[in-house]
Amino acid sequence: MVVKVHGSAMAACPQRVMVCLIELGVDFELIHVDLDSLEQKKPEFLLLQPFGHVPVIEEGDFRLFESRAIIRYYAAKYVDKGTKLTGTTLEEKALVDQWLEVESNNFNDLVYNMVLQLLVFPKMGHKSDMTLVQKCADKLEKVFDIYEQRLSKSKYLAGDFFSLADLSHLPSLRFVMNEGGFAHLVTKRKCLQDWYLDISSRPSWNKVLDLMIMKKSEMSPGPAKEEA
Ligand SMILES: N[C@@H](CCC(=O)N[C@@H](CS)C(=O)NCC(=O)O)C(=O)O
Repeated sequence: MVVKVHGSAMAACPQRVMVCLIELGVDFELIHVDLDSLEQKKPEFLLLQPFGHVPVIEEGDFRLFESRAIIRYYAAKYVDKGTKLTGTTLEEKALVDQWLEVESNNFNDLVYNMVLQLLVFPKMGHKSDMTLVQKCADKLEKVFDIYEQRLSKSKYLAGDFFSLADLSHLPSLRFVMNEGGFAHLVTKRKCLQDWYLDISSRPSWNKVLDLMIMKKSEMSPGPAKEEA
């Protein structure tokens, strides 16, 4: 059965789900939700995702939201298909979970605030709080110091295997490296940079970037738009 992914090719959380499905070799159909016109807040969409966010997946009668719950579900369901994204031993699996939690709580929260200030608020006509952006960048330095230490001991976050924990960083890292303007936070740390170059060159991520570029050019004949 083809999985339906309700979301936008340009938004980070649906990207997390798509890169996982591509790694696993699971076919999916992306059903575009127009975040600019707030389609995600309309009653029809709230029946799928009561909090009004993307992504949501549908597989027949089964629906699931929260991007990290979705990737955990598919990695477990298709453990023998495509890339093994969860580790093998109980300890490896626990380390994947640990770094997924770090991604969500220590890394993504900071980048999320930067995206709000630098992309979302200006689009809504509000002024960015650059003091807050700098505070987030300062905190990100400390988080990246910890990553650097970890990645000096193992090739990937959970060990010497690529996992959900690495993959889950890709959408927000893309922002940090590009329009966020904070690539130097990564490039000045050797192990962190090697890791970033490795995970961002995976064919799965490049397919997600292609989808993003295609959607961008469809949406704006003029300057490219971005969603958070
Ligand atoms: N924790 C949720 C966050 C979902 C979320 O915030 N999605 C964003 C896109 S990355 C969204 O729907 N933005 C539009 C909105 O909140 O109205 C997840 O990981 O799925």
